[in-house]
Amino acid sequence: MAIDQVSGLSSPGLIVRGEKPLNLEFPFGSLDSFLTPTAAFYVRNHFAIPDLDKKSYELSIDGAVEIPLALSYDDLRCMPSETLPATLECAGNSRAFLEPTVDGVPWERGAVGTAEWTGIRLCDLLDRVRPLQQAYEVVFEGADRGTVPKPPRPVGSIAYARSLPLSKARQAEVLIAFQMNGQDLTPEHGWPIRAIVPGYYGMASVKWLTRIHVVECPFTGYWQTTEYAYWDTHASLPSRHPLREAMLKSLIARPSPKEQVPAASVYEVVGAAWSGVAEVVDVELSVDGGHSWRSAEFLDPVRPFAWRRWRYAWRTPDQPMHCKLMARARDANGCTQPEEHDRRYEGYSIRHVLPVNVFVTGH
Ligand SMILES: Nc1nc2c(c(=O)[nH]1)N[C@H]1C(S)=C(S)[C@@H](COP(=O)(O)O)O[C@H]1N2
Ligand SMILES: [Mo]
Repeated sequence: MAIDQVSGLSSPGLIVRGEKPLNLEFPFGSLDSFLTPTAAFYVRNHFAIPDLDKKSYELSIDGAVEIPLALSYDDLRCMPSETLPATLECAGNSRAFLEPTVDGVPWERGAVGTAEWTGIRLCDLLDRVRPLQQAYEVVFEGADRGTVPKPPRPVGSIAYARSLPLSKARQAEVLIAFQMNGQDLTPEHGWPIRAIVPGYYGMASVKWLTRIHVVECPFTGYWQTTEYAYWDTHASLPSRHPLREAMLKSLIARPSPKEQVPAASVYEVVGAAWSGVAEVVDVELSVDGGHSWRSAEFLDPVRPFAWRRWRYAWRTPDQPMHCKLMARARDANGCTQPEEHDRRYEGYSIRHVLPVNVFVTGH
């Protein structure tokens, strides 16, 4: 039996983007803490939530390894664990703002959140199974399955699966997690065990993880090549590549689009910025449609793989008018956000500067 509801539905504030499968968005305008409460964390499912049982749960690690393993939930809970904060952003976040429109869940700003994750380091598990010399990637397979709704699609029922290069899989931040914000995972966030791949878009953090399959060639599964992939050109030949690192992005949480803001007052503009590539070192805000820019103040320190919230005290104009607010982040490599969506990514990796238009109103 599969569940298609949020446990206890403790989160009436989430925006429903789909019921079957369940897809829920965090109302980004309510951002007010570094960690997103679990009940407010976005949910991105491709199939119904599988009903897994702690007693019969098993994680198998197999393929190109010397010592294949099958571990129970208790085996995993007995291993040394780590806790770290990480921001997860769905690769399709902000898709609803694209013009012309594209297919896919119409996320606005809230398919992103930050939680503190507790789990076993994947590198510790890999040390136990000993990948063979020729091992190349690690495929995470979830227990959720179903048929893909639109062509091109594989025949029959398939499981959700995504791979990581072995070099990333061996990084200390990659966790086989059992807790989120200090509590056991909830069904919608991957109970009992999920992968957490800090720095990558959310699709890599496979929920309801039941198998880690070590392979010798690049994995070409559906969510690796058809979905969550993009066309690039190398040596004038187009080739398909899986999405990986979450790219630099900042979003304004408040004011919301079309909000009425009082004239001649000080309004605290708030948002967050993140990147899976390099540290976010600056966020600049423009309140005049991009003519002038001023640095915002960070509310959070630099923590690897986690967002930094920021704020900016905006002295609003004395007269009623329309204002176009824009935020743009810069990372430690000197990169900033582009002005336009990079069309190669189609409905993914939407990280260009997204303006927020507000009305400044008199008294
Ligand atoms: N097994 C499984 N894992 C999955 C998915 C899924 O549908 N099935 N969705 C992925 C996607 S696209 C995202 S963005 C994240 C979302 O994690 P969350 O629902 O805990 O926020 O889970 C990823 N892991
Ligand atoms: Mo996603």
